[in-house]
Amino acid sequence: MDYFLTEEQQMIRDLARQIAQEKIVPVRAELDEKEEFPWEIMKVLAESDMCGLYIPEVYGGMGGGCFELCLATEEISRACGGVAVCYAASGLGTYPILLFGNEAQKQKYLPDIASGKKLAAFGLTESEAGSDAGGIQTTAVADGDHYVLNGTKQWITNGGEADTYTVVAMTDKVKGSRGASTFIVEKGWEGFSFGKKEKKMGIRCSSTTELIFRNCRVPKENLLAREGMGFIVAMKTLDCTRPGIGAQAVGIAQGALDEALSYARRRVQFGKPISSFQAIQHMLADMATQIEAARALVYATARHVDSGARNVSKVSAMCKLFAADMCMKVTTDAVQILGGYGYMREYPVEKMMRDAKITQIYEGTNQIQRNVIALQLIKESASK
Ligand code: COS
Repeated sequence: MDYFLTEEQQMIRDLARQIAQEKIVPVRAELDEKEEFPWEIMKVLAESDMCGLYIPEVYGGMGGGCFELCLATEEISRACGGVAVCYAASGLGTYPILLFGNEAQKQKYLPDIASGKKLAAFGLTESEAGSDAGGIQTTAVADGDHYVLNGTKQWITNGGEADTYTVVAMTDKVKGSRGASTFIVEKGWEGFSFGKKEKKMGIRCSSTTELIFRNCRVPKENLLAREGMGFIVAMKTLDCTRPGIGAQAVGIAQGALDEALSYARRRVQFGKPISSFQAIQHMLADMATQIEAARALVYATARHVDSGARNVSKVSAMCKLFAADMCMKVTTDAVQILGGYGYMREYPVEKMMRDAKITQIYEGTNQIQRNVIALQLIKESASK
């Protein structure tokens, strides 16, 4: 389908596709097996100007937005969901600065992220605060010209590998979610360390760790927006980045369909390629249709986000929800088409099915997305 990409957007997509084919496909199984962070590939992405697609030119980026980030994320995911999340999670860590940073913060932190010299990460989740993001316990207490952070963040993508962290902590616990604030914290600061690297079902080359704060002193100039704005910073960030999860899901699913199609044309049973059987044809047709529907929704949502529209929560949740559920179904069906081979690590669809699962969980479970959509629908209906 023609999505009317500009010449520049076509170049981004084609370059990301080329990097995915040439650099990622040959090593993805090994990266998954060894659970090794793909620094070599991150370097290639950086050298190809892929790290600053969504960052304004004045801070060293390419001046695009969520849409360009989605295009690149989709192509990388088509080859490997693990590499894609290392890449896209840096965007998640950067959006709080893009949306809420002051000029000095943007000038200090964005150029190194745009050039790919540094990766970013987002620290919201805690052991007792997953879906209930307002329930975080990490504290930030003002002390002179610093805040002192104490607490532990859990399951942080790019943990340990990133240099720049946007971290949500409570400056006033009594106020609940209205007492949260967001800070930029740098790797290497005293009192900031990392827990063990988690062993995961999928996206195994990515790094997932705890962020541990023990009397970590953060300069007051690293507070984003104002005290008490932390929850809004987090929610507005997720509104802009959930289409990126949708793009990951579309890419992983497209990769699985590519494999299933190619296998179905080669695999002969009962004297014919299995692609000649209607049972397989209908599965392939449904997979392709679902992918295209999800892609159209992701692209439309990303463009809507970039238009500067004020309330994007509902559509952002819709595209993440729809694409992630689609991805789980399509990758499961791809394994089914490959049959016994699909279940073996020798073929990539097994990894794709494992990688797909997380898209239904991170950046808000699909149950939370349904809550966001339903609450917004009810609100809109009441205001008519
Ligand atoms: N944009 C702007 N404001 C928002 C907002 C958004 N997208 N979402 C919520 N708010 C505001 C609300 O309007 C409310 O403001 P007031 O206090 O002025 O009324 C405030 O934030 C609290 O909102 P709400 O009452 O809806 O918060 P809840 O505690 O009920 O939580 C959910 C809302 C469940 C949607 C939120 O906690 C969430 O998104 N959870 C999932 C978190 C997540 O994605 N985790 C993954 C970690 S990052 S990989």
